Amino acid sequence: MTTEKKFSVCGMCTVRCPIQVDVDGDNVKFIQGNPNSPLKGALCARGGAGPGLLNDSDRIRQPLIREGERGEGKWRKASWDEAFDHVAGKLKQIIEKHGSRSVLWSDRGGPFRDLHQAFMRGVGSPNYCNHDASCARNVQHAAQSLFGFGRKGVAYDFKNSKHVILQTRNIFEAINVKEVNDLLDGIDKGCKLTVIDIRATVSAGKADNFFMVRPGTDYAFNLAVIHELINKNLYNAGYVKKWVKDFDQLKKFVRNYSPEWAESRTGVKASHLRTFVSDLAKAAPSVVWHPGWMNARYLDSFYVSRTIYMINVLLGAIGAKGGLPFMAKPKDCGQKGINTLASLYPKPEEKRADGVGWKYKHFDAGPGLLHLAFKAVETEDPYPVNAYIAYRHDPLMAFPDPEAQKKILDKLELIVSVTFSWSATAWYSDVVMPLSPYLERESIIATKNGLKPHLFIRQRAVEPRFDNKADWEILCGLARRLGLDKLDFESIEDIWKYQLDGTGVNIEDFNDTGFVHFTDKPIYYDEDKFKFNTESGKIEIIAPKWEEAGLLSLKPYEDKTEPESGQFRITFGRCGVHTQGHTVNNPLLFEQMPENVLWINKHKAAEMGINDNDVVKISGNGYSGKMRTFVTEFIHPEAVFMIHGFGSDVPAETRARNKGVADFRLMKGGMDLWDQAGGGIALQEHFVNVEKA
Ligand SMILES: Nc1nc2c(c(=O)[nH]1)N[C@H]1C(S)=C(S)[C@@H](COP(=O)(O)OP(=O)(O)OC[C@H]3O[C@@H](n4cnc5c(=O)[nH]c(N)nc54)[C@H](O)[C@@H]3O)O[C@H]1N2
Ligand SMILES: Nc1nc2c(c(=O)[nH]1)N[C@H]1C(S)=C(S)[C@@H](COP(=O)(O)OP(=O)(O)OC[C@H]3O[C@@H](n4cnc5c(=O)[nH]c(N)nc54)[C@H](O)[C@@H]3O)O[C@H]1N2
Ligand code: SF4
Ligand SMILES: [Mo]
Repeated sequence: MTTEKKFSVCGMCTVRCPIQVDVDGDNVKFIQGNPNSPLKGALCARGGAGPGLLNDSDRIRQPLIREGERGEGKWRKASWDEAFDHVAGKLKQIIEKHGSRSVLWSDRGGPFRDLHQAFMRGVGSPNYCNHDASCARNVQHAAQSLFGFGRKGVAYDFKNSKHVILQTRNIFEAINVKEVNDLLDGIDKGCKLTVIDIRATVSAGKADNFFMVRPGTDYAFNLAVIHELINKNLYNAGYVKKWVKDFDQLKKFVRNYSPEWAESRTGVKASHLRTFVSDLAKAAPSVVWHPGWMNARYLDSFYVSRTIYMINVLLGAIGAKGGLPFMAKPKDCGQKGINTLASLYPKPEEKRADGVGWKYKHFDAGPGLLHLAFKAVETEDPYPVNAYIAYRHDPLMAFPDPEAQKKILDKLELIVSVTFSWSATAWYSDVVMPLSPYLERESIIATKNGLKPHLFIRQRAVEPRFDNKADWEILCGLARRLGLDKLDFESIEDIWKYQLDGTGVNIEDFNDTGFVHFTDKPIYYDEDKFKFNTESGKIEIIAPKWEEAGLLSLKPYEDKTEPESGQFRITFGRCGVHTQGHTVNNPLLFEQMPENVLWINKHKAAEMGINDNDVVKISGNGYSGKMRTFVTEFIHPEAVFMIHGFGSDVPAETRARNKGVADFRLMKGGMDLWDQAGGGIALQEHFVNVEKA
């Protein structure tokens, strides 16, 4: 047989790297990064494990409708027609009784969400949510509070940077392949790397400076950096004069936050902080202080991200080459963007159940806040919510305290999960609609904004082995039964045609490379084209929307509580070979890392008689688990750390089940603990007990 090349998009995490799949008939022979891509055609280990999904014996092979109690695992196998009729019938009943607004949706955001939003608009419900309250919402809102645009309004120009600072960001293990490659290129050209973390990560191992901060004291660290920049006149005064409103208030606010003041909170020596700040000033404006990605950690994480953005501003890095240049869009290349599917239907006018946009006017209404939508399910305030569709989302693992969540979910008349693999939420659903793994499906055309904006396409590499469907087949199938004619597309080609109509781009243009590029050269805006979406058109230190909501733009620092004896603050993060919760059961990746271990400080461990590789019991919130230790001096003594995604209790996940410990179960009342200014869940405001098992 001849090997065929298919251009597609990796689906092993939300980064969606471009790939080339070598296919022989129905066999995937090899996956590599798309060599035509500006990303140098690279993949990470997880991307290489994609074929593991195809023949996985745990794969969901046809739609399932629940027969027993929720979570009991008694399923009836159904045809797609039955599943579509069942779900559409229930939705119609619920909508008739409670109105369209009683339908809630959550997904993982990303480049293909347009189709999801179109579906929810068609249904007529404002309650589209994504996962971000448990990920980057604080960062998003921090950007909006200063610039009027969100975190994706600027890019990270690592390739041309002279100093990159990673704070709560472990770039070499929590991977985005393009960012990793760009940073490595930058480092080759002499870029300095500083890592600020509570433990020494792989990224810290590659850094010029590593600051181990006391967990949760990053805001103090950053306030001292701002103090030092201003006090020593190390900031870019011309940039500030031109672009910053309310600078004097910032100056006054940080007056007492000296490096010495911070030292007693963070544990970082004042002299070290001073040297670091003077280094930053030398590298400015080609500095990227990464504003954080997974920042749903503390009650003040919004302020941590906000101060990071402020530091980038003071260094003149916002908009600069080698800093955080503005994100270019197709229209910056004189190109019309693709037609959105969401525009097929008007935006529902009804207010959102989560209160975002009306009760909480400072939050971005786009993807809402799922924990607050769940609150509405629980309280029926502002109105009852009765149906929930979890689409590529596993809140029972991704949000804290699953037992508390289940009590809320029990109020729902319908829970539907659309997923290609089992998850805790799928297991607790009424209907499971099994998506084809990404190698077996095509997706809508997506736009990638950035220094070189382009369009990309996911082709189907092989046909589904079982009775699974692509995203568009599932949503158009449901739309048909719900009478949403505009979304009743017969084929993916029809969708692509609609998306490209009037753009001058044809579907054949993707044939040779999988991309359509609009520029060869990166686009940097000249300063006269800088545009901030605030009322003044400048970067506003005092954020009116937040002030109106009774929240301070410049919030005094409040110190973190210390753990009691025998207790530790729970911290978590990622590893290179797994994506959140959904790859532990992947046959290839399970082999790489079947369970998580507990990082614990050497001196603390010695006090407790705990050795490296011992089994310990970790408990909190009425849950406990056993795991092995990784005893090291390279973690702060107040914290223990574990990789998230383990500790599944789903019987259908035959490999992952009962392997490792679930961080999210240790967080009592976690759904109610969130950053009021940023909207993110505060997942690290919890303490756990550790003892020798
Ligand atoms: N305690 C704790 N909680 C956390 C985190 C943590 O570190 N600790 N991390 C947080 C972060 S950063 C995030 S982003 C969230 C992630 O939370 P989720 O997005 O819920 O996590 P995933 O496991 O990536 O994906 C969820 C489900 O989607 C399915 N899925 C995967 N790909 C696709 C697809 O292409 N289509 C469809 N339809 N389904 C798919 C998978 O089978 C999986 O069951 O969790 C957050 N929650
Ligand atoms: N391999 C892999 N790559 C991924 C993912 C994955 O699951 N696997 N997920 C993707 C997703 S959804 C996301 S959101 C990103 C996340 O990307 P990151 O946010 O970079 O990843 P994390 O590992 O969650 O957290 C980064 C670091 O924060 C540190 N940290 C914890 N508490 C504190 C603190 O109080 N202060 C400081 N300064 N540091 C602290 C942790 O020790 C950890 O090393 O990764 C993306 N890339
Ligand atoms: S970072 Fe790795 S897993 Fe994520 S899309 Fe890229 S190759 Fe796939
Ligand atoms: Mo995330």
